[in-house]
Amino acid sequence: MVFRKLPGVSASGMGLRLSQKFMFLLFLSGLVTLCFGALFFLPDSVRLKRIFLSKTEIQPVTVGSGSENDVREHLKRPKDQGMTSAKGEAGIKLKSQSRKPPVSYEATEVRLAGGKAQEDLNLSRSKTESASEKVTSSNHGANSDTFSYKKFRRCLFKPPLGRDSGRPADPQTNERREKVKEMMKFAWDNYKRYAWGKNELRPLTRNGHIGNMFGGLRGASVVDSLDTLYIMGLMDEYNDAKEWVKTSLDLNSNGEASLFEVNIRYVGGLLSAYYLTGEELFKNKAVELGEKLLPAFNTPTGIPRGVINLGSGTSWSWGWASAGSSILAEFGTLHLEFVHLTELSSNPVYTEKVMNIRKLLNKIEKPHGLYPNFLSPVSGNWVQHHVSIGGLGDSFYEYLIKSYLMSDKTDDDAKKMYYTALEAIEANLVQKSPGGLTYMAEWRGGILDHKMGHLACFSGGMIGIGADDGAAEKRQHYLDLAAEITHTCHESYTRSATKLGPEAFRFDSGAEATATRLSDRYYILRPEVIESYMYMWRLTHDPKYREWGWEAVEALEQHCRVESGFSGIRDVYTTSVSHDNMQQSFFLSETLKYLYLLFSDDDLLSLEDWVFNTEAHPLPIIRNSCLQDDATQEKTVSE
Ligand code: DMJ
Repeated sequence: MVFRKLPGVSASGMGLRLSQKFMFLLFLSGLVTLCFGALFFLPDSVRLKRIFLSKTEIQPVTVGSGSENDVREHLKRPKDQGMTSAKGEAGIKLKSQSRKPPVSYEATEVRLAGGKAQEDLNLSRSKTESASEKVTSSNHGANSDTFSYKKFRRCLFKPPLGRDSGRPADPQTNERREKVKEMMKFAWDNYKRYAWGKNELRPLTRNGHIGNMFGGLRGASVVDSLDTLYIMGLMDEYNDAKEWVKTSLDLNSNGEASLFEVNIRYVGGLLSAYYLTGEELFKNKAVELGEKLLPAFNTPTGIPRGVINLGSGTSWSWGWASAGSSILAEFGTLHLEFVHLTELSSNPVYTEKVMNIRKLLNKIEKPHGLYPNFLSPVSGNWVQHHVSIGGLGDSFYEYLIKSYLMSDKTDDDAKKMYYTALEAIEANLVQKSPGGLTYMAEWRGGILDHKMGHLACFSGGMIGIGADDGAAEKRQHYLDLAAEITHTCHESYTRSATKLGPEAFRFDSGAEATATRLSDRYYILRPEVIESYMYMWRLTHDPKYREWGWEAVEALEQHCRVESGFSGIRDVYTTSVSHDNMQQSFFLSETLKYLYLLFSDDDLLSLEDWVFNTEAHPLPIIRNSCLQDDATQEKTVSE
């Protein structure tokens, strides 16, 4: 029809002049090139890509959600298309996976040294520390012939619980600490009453929530709470939790789990429980679970995929992640736990897996020195240039500095990568608002998004704990930066009606540390701001951090405590709150633990001996020179 209206063009188009034909063909070929080219700029248009690109270039697409807990409800069971099966039992194998073995890596020597034996063993809780040192060979590679719990305890500078379980001398601080303990007991009792064995408590409807992040595993709140209950001296509750792990924590589940979440909550929680109590049960469960996570690493690069079926070993990438990529904050947040799995099992495979990730990240070219959030586990290349210190990136940076600290400051690669990354972050992301607030913006291919997520507020604490090992001329600067960021995050709390902070706050269009979008106004009992208060308190002893922590306690009590537990709220800017009916397991594991530590003496889980994983589970610094020291050995043997 259109052709008919053109002069000199017949219905069939046969009457075109040569120049018109040429112009028409040129136009057509231009259009085709444009459409085809556009496919490459649409990272999530996988259905179209499947038509045009070869199978090996396509990554599995699943319907799903991120590593972030707030969006867990959107997680759906992935379709089986494009699934990869490490054990070859289920799913359609991608060509690329059967073709290439994982990238080989040189045997990695984890150098962990230094330290001194500590004399003062606090065995006051010996009832729970009496676990035997014998493990049978059925214990999934755990080999207690080489790991001695007693020797490990001798290599700590301080007793894990301090002189007096961290009880502060100051009466007001002690009262506040007791209040936090009461909150923990309240949260736990309600979980136990209404949701026992489920993953989390729904405090309004008084039932349990299972969700689909943990692949059929149950009791996330139990495992996440073990160490918190223990350090607070809630021993009846701790013993109930231990008994549940012993009798009911079934690791033979067959569901699809987030590798990241299972690692930080379950593996981390079990490892901490073991190191604090010496109960072999926790060690064996941790190693058994760790083994089930290994198939996720069977990719051409050894970069694990984000989702794994714990039963079959099938793994795939999150459907929402660009072009089948893996997420920096997920594959970059395994190091601490995996090194400890090797430590306890004497099986080098765990450390090898994470050192391979480390090597790849160290080598790969980084835009402006920054680490984008999406990486292809097939090609080992970045997939998109989105950089964030908040969600999707956050704990990767945290684990660099903590890997260094946990290695007794011998892991030089981690140290170098951390400080180099921090310089790039400072040069590209750290901003000052018109009102003088320092914040971390996000970076999208060179364009700044002046938004800071609640998750990014952990960075105050991270920069703080790393300050001392930075270049001499930068130490004070890092401490100041840590304090400024923590201050900004506190402002995001004080500027709300509830005195709790939103999920994300902005610094544009006149906003200063406030959420501008309705969808960013919620608070789901997250710990990051309080986490930074705790570290900054330990580093500076500035009383304002304890005051800020107390403000948070009051706000939690006023707005999040309901009749049967604690709940997140949908809008921090209104005091007539609407609750989200979810008591997140990280509230018990992190938020309440950090508050308790904030009001305790510094020798309760001293930072000289412990690093906290990203779920606040304490893991000990590994002092190889002490652990391998003959004198320590003899002492142990002669006992
Ligand atoms: C926790 O599971 C961990 O802190 C993780 O690193 C980020 N998200 C939650 C808490 O907000």
